[in-house]
Amino acid sequence: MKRIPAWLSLTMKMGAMVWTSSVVAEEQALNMTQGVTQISGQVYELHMLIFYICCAIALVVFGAMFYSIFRHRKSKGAVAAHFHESTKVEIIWTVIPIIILIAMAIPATKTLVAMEDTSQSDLTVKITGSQWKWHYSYFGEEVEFFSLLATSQKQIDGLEAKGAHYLLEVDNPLVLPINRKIRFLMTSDDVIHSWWVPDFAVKKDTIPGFINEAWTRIDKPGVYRGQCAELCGRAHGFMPIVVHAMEEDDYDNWLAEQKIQIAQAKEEAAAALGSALTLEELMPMGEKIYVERCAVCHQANGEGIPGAFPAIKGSPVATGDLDIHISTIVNGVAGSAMQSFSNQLTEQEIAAVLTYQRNGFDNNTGDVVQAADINAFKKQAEGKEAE
Ligand code: HEC
Ligand SMILES: [Cu+2]
Repeated sequence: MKRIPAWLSLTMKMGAMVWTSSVVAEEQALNMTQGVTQISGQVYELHMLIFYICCAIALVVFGAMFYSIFRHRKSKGAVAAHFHESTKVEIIWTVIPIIILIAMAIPATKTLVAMEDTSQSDLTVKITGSQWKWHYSYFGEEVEFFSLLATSQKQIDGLEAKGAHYLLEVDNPLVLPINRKIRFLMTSDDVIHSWWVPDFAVKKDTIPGFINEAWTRIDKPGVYRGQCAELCGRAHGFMPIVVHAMEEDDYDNWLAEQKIQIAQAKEEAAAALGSALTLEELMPMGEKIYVERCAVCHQANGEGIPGAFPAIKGSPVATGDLDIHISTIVNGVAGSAMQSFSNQLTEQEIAAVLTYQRNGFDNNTGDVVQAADINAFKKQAEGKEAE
């Protein structure tokens, strides 16, 4: 017998190594997850069923093919049969696939219908995608927040070791109760994103101007991770999803706690209007917000990305008229990636980031912006609208 060539044996060994290491690393690495909801289990079963049907078909078809090739080979003196338009054969190879397709369509349709049935939900969460973060709003509860990537820039730049949940961690995870039917309403502020959590078998596009629906009922408490699954621009890979699924009591407590915090934040915002901070107080606050919220586009060094995101360093806006600068951040710039931060940051935070932009990056305007300035700007804009 001929020996296997060295390159082939090496390739096979490497393949075996990758196989075993990935199996050891994660049991499910070679297959889709069974997830933690009834639907995700159904989807998994369906996937396996169809997969086995495909295997059986492959076995029969390739079996017949290889058997015929081998059995009726030319060297044995086989002579090809010549027949045309055999009605019997044609009916068989039409009817059998139709039966197989129908047999597959029945369970698939059942699962799809179940996935689309968002009726009789216990709570509703509106999910809004935007470049590049998620916004969650609990209907009828007045609880809402943004959820942003929490992995540090240093890890991304390779200056620090990567954490266990590299690029799959957020500052504010979506908190949901188990055993309750949760309806999701999904939309987008800018481009198409897609909210995807494999463990729930939920993957739905969020489309600006449209509302898509999905639902889930989680069986097991835990932390579930997902990602945006629609190429949505520069930081598409940096808008992960994290869901904390809690026991129902814990969720109710969390929600109550959240309401208290929101009330407190409102009080603080009101108090901020009366207080004037110094440049030294505003700069570090502003820098923190800039790094977390603006640097993804305008870059940490304030130089932007030519052609896509303007520089803040030496920017005519950040060194010019204050009202235009405030308006850029409060209202955004329509039709561009510069979104309105009016509902994303408090007036105090907007004042701080403005002060930072006007004095950092060698802009040195000496301007100090206060929460009250932002409040006055918003009030004035409201007044204009009312006229
Ligand atoms: C998703 C990307 C993105 C993020 C995040 C972002 N910006 Fe912008 N920003 C832009 C784009 C794009 C423009 C250019 C808008 C235009 O004029 O067309 C812009 C313009 C600006 C300008 C005007 C610059 C000039 O010279 O024209 C300022 C000031 C500004 N942004 C401040 C901020 C602040 C403050 C934050 C964070 C709170 C922020 N931006 C976050 C994309 C972004
Ligand atoms: Cu996205």
